[in-house]
Amino acid sequence: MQPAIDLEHFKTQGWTRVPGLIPHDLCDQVTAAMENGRGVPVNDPSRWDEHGGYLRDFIPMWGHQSQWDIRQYPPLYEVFVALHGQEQLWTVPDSCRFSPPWKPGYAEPFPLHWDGDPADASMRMIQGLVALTDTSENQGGFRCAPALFRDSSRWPQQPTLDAQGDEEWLADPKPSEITHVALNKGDLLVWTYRLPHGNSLNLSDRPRLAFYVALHPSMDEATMKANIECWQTGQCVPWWRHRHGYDRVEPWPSADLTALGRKLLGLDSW
Ligand SMILES: O=C(O)CCC(=O)C(=O)O
Repeated sequence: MQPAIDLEHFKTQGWTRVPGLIPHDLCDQVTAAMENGRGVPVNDPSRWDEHGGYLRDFIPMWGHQSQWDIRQYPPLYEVFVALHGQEQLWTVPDSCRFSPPWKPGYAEPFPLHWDGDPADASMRMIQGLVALTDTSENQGGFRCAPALFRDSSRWPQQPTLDAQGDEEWLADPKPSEITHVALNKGDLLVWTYRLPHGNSLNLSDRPRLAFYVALHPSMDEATMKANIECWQTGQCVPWWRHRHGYDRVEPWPSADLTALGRKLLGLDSW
């Protein structure tokens, strides 16, 4: 059965939710890997402060079998085929997020941003995330500004530089233009590179758990090589190694890949 994708919503709002796409047991296996494999205190509020600092809510886990089981889950592939309009797709070893309820002293969420120049049509990028638990609108989840997605006159011409000297493409929407998206466990949320987006302040009493997953319509040789090395060696791709905990080798074996998974990684050609 084809997954139910609201393409009209995607076209007009820049994002859409595919309800219940990922079975709960696949979500639970990722959560269990975070908890048992990475010591994330999912059910221990006394240790949530460990994840309150800047970038500390990113969980250094990219090649676990449970993550690959979602990346190579055929209905997920079908969603991205429908969105991109092509069957040749490649994935990247994205990780997970565990954002505890915010309190003073914790890092702020990302500002609303584009991941690159929104006017650069060559990006053709569609990002995605899976809610690993039910996530209410005030629980630190996804927010975005569809009005700016639709109005290219409000796109920045140039990036600014952050404190580390990295380029950032920041959006400046009115508060009334910001949409906070609630998700149920197993929902896939997808958004286009033209939509300014970010996570949000977790004002609830429960942590937010998400897994980032996307399939892309093109992949340059160097990135594909790094992705394959990451799968083979358990070492993270070089561009994420500056994050806390990412500069180490994963303790579990390379994930088993299906025929689809091997193509998505670039091990086999399409
Ligand atoms: O976690 C989210 O909801 C948004 C993540 C984000 O801002 C990004 O992937 O650039």
